[in-house]
Amino acid sequence: MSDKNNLSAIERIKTASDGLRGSIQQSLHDEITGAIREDDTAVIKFHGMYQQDDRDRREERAEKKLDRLYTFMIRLRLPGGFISAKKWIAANEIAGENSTGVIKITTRQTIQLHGLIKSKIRPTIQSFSQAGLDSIATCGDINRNVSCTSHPGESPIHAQVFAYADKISELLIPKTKAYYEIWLDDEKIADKKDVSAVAEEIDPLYQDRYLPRKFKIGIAIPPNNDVDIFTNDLGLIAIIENNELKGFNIAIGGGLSTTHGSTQTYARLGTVIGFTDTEEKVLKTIYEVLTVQRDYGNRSDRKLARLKYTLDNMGVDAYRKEVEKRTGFELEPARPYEFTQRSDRYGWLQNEQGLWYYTLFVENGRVLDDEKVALKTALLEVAKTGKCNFLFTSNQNMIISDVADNDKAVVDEILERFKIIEHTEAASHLRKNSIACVALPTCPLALAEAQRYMPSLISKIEPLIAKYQLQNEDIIMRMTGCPNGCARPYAAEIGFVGTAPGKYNLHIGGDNEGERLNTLYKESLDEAGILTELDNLFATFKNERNAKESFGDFSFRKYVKGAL
Ligand code: SRM
Ligand code: SF4
Repeated sequence: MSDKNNLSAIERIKTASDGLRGSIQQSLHDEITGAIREDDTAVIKFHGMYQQDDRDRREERAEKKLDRLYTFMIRLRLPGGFISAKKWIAANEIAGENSTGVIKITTRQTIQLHGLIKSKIRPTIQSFSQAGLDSIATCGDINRNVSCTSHPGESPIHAQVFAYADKISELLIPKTKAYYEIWLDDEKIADKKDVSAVAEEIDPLYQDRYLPRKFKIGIAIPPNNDVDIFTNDLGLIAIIENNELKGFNIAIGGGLSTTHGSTQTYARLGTVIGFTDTEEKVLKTIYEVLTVQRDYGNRSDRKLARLKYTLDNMGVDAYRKEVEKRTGFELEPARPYEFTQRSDRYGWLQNEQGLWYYTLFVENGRVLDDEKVALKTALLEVAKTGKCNFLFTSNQNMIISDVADNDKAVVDEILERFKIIEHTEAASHLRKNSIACVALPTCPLALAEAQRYMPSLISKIEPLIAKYQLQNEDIIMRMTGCPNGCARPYAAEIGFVGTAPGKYNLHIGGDNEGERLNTLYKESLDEAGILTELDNLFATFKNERNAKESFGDFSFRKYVKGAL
């Protein structure tokens, strides 16, 4: 448990925030600056926003003695990554009016808009609200967007499992009405005569201190581990037997962030602590996993505050027993499951109910019109047919979903006309299995480029792949601009982690299914260094691999295992 006398500054901000209100109203009215007050930058995260600035323009503005160019990023709450066509049309419009125009699909199946100026935040949230969309709790020390295996073709009972994403999101949403009050002009709770309105705000889960740190929940439907279930604080693995959902295995303690040069911080994959069956028991278990983290998590040092550290400090058995004490029932032994892949299922696929799904490649999740493809316009046209929904994947891609047999031709014609099918089919396996985080210019923590650099690096790696005839290998490659791990590079077969401008640590030896972390292989390589190392690795892989051995398993066997 944390030292009550040594709480981090954010702990004070949370408890003093009057139910996440802080002084956001005053900050919004302050016309002298494009920024908000410092404490409010922490509070606003719980409403799904981050204050940022354009790092490309810092120097130029400093030279002119101008303040930084402050803008805000907003992230929507979309459990399981589902959005209707109508809502997509609204998001598309709002992005065009108020933000940079680019819609960014994140690694947790939702979307972000960047570049909102302060005066545009309220109109943006109001427009989202009119469309039935919100950004509540997508950031901050709270449960975030719940992810779920995206493709409905994964199982005949996908919908039944998928419904849990919504249920969990609702269960763990904060009780404060601050979001409605600040952004949607709802009457202030304190001004309401009705005492029940005040009582409604009492939050037995988050109380006034919320969680010690962010909290992430994912749901996986084996055999596809597209959500990278073991990187979540809490992962549910659906156990399906004879097309019947029996319940879920529960894994806890996943989390990826590390700090360069620190031995105290580490990436960790979740540990399966048992199985439970009914909906009531599943939701109760989830709730109490959170309360244990709330009560035992480190509130002094934010670098050591995630559940993974609480778990390792308490011990897995002690954590499980504390959860069981609070739920009043014991978890059963974990049931068998098998993951065989993490890639998205590109192209058209029909599910058991006869509906069609088209998974398209969105490079690094950036939906825009560029010289290669008019993706944003094409998706808008598809949405306007009203004949589909959309799903985002944890690999930053998109699925045009729920298309009836009779409507498939209409959607297909648009995809053909805008060359979306060609674009998806032409991308190499390597490119389609790669993800990169946002990094520069908006991420304040970036040490190096990621999404702006990864596409050109892949173009230089592809000839090496061709040289060793590895074009059909589904090698999972990921890049981040810093060690926080937003594109889950430590769970990749090849991971690049930015250390400085143009420099990346190279990690290898993770498996293809997301059940083994990789290991640091070479430090701070520049592009030439990366290409030389990969040339050597691919050559050895080609010559020394066992039959059907994946690149990850090979590099683990050859370079990591022996060194352990
Ligand atoms: Fe992340 C912070 C972007 C998924 C670990 N992440 C950030 C911030 C908000 C930077 C900041 O704190 O100011 C980045 C905003 C960049 C920008 O300009 O948009 C950012 N993270 C992202 C996204 C958008 C990356 C992407 O390109 O898709 C992902 C949004 C997911 C979502 O929809 O909620 C994103 N972040 C992740 C993941 C992957 C995942 O959850 O599957 C991780 C690693 C898994 C984990 O949590 O352990 C991740 N982000 C972090 C961390 C390290 C947390 C820690 O335990 O220390 C930070 C820094 C922090 O929280 O202090 C961070
Ligand atoms: Fe920013 Fe680092 Fe996350 Fe990339 S990994 S988005 S650079 S915090």
